[in-house]
Amino acid sequence: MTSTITATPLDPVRLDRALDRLVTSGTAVVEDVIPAAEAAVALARLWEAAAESERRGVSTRAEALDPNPANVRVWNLLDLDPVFVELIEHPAAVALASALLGPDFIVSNFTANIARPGSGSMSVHSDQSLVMPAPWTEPCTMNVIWCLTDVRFENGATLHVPGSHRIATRDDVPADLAERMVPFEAPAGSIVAMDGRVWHTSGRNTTAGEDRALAFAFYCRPFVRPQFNHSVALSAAVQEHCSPTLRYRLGLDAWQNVTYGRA
Ligand SMILES: O=C(O)CCC(=O)C(=O)O
Repeated sequence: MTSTITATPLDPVRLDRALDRLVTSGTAVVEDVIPAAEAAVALARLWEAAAESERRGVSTRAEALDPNPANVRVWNLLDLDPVFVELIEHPAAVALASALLGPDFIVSNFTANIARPGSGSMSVHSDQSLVMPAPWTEPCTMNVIWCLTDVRFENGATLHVPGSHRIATRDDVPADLAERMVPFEAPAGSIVAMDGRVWHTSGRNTTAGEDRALAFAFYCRPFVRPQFNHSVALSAAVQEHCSPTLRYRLGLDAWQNVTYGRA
């Protein structure tokens, strides 16, 4: 299959800097992971994927999550276009996930949220709190967020609380969490690594005509139950093209609890 995305690894200095920020503040923006032109191609494919999802009868509106219909949610990205297989396996994402979660990490989910003008914020949450019980004393989940457009406060940048990956239980969530939120801002082609324990929400897109498109590669440690059942959701043709490593990370083989990459 021909590639759309240049699979350039992060050089060790950039990787170390990103990991340092990730561990210290809970998030790290890494710019220029892919060229802006490739992000634009992935964005065009995302819109096609959204249309295909609707054609298959899977709604791209999430009434339970978003306050109004201005968000377009695209689920099951890996089944909808091979460009998303390239992103989930991108060496920069794999290096960050391996370093934070261990080399035997798996894929929990891969979805996109296009915040269109007029979109509002969802409820504040941490992703780790949605998939495993407290105490959340170590990173067992993380997102590598692909910026397919420029992302800024005005177009609905994800709002998050720096340092909130240290919140171990719901009782420790400060009452003024919402006031402490800051946006991450990044040009198209960047990734944002976010520890799954960081408390965050989608921003409000107050622009007149500018979409904000993010694809969320959600990775977890292998004992955490994935959010998505890839063995049911992925067509036989897509499964057939997965590398052995990706098959492991998607739980497509009979043996689920193997520790890939460990002696
Ligand atoms: O779109 C965003 O900025 C955040 C989305 C999010 O947190 C979610 O879907 O759980």
